[in-house]
Amino acid sequence: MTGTICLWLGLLLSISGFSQADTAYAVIPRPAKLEARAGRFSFTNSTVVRTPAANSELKTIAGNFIRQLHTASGLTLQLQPEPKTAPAGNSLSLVVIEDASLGTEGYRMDIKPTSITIEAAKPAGFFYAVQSLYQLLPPRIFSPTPVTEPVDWSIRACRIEDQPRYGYRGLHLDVARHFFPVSFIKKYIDLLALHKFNVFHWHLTDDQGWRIEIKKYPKLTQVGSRRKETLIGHYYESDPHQFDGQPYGGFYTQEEVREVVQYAAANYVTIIPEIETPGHALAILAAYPEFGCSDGPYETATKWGIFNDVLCPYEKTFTFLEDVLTEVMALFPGPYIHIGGDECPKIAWKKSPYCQTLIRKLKLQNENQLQSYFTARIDKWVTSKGWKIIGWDEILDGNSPAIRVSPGATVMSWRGIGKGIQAARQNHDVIMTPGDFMYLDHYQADRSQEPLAFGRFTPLEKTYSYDPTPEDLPASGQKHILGVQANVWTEYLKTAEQVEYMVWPRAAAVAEVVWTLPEQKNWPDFTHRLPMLFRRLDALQVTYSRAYYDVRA
Ligand code: TNX
Repeated sequence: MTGTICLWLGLLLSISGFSQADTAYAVIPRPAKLEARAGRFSFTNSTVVRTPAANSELKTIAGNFIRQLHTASGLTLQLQPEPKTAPAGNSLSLVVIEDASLGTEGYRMDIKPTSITIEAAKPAGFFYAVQSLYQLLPPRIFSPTPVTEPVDWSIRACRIEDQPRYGYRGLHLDVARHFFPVSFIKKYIDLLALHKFNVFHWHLTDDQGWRIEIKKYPKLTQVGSRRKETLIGHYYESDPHQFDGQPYGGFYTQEEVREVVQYAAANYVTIIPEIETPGHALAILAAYPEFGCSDGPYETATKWGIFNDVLCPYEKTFTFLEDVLTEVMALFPGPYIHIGGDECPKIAWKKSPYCQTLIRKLKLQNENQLQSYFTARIDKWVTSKGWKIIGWDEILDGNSPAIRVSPGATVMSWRGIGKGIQAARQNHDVIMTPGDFMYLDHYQADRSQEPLAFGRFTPLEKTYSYDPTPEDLPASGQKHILGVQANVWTEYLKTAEQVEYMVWPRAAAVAEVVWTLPEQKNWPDFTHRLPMLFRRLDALQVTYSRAYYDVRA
């Protein structure tokens, strides 16, 4: 009870602006080191922004900051690409330093009453410093139009030293169950970048829809991107099924994909495309039934779930996948391509004379090993092109000494962390994405008050509590844990607002899990920074959940 009162009081104070100490440094994810200083730095029309003359990437970073500040405040800062002149008067300087300890993403930022100096070794470090700068400014810095009321465009002085705990910081979005337009994907990427994520995992294909144009196989989008109608209601077979009666569809042209890839790169975000194999493939089979084990007919799924009709490991199926991946590789920067691998039932393979003959011919013991063969085949081809595969943790299930996915395959541990630990012990790189913590399609509050979601309960505090360093893994295995990702499956998320509601603020907790050092991670401190996050999300016109407060009210 007392805790509740304190929390409300704290919230009230921070929102009303009395508790500067709490809100002045509300950076998420929390920096490795932040020392408060006396005084304030004010942006004015005479603030000069300095970047090294020959560095176009830094000029772009500085230019974007100047533009955003101008949009919101009307202030016009001058960009001076002049390395040598000493800063005179009020200035923001970007200074490249050779300091290996900062890595590629680290930065230092010294904010004094008359100057801000950002030091980093690489452009990404400067980009992240600027993201912190945005979060130190009043939330209305994100206003898309000039703010009319007077705002104090100043920052409390401080010194920050910061760099990420993990190099892979991912957020995923399933655009197959429901489709989201390019404009939304760009907004999603903006928010990722603001919270220092550097990977967007684009789940582009599934049973319910194929969403990327492939020129050689036009039916993938002509047929596979459409479905007759969509299930509203429950996931499980035993639950009542109800459909919306509306035809549904959507896909990205290659032109649009290129545009998004470029947009992401400008935000220091790499996109990893996922092409699901051999399961979750009904949209492929609807378009090209010849890649299935039976004659079909097949239809793009209208229900959610796991389907028995999967890709059949014919030679022609591998040719098809290589053709598809060739076009995919021409669109994305690499080096990773996600080939799915999850939830592939083996019933069709058990019934297929072709598969049974193949199992005997390859001297495999069962259909699980056939999936390993399938993955290993794709992996070998992908690797020969200089790319690497990522797969859901099932890709290891059928491994045997004879058939083994190449050591270069990275495993996404989603069925808990055990599979990830096992993979790391086998010297595979691992991305931790355990369902119990990192599935943002789960409920975040009392389900009787919430829109329909996937059955489980994963509130903000639970997501925040996740520590990606497994205790029982020796250092040789720890080095294989590349980082953390949260997944956003969209069976129940039909609109952009619904997606945002599920993602925020939980993605902010994910950002802190993967960026912030364990000794700096602090749940009460995070909750003190939440009101400022909410004000930023308001300014950015992002829908979010206040469940954390409601649960405690
Ligand atoms: C499992 S996680 C799936 C998805 C579903 C999700 C629902 C994973 C690799 N596969 O196909 O959308 O559960 O939470």
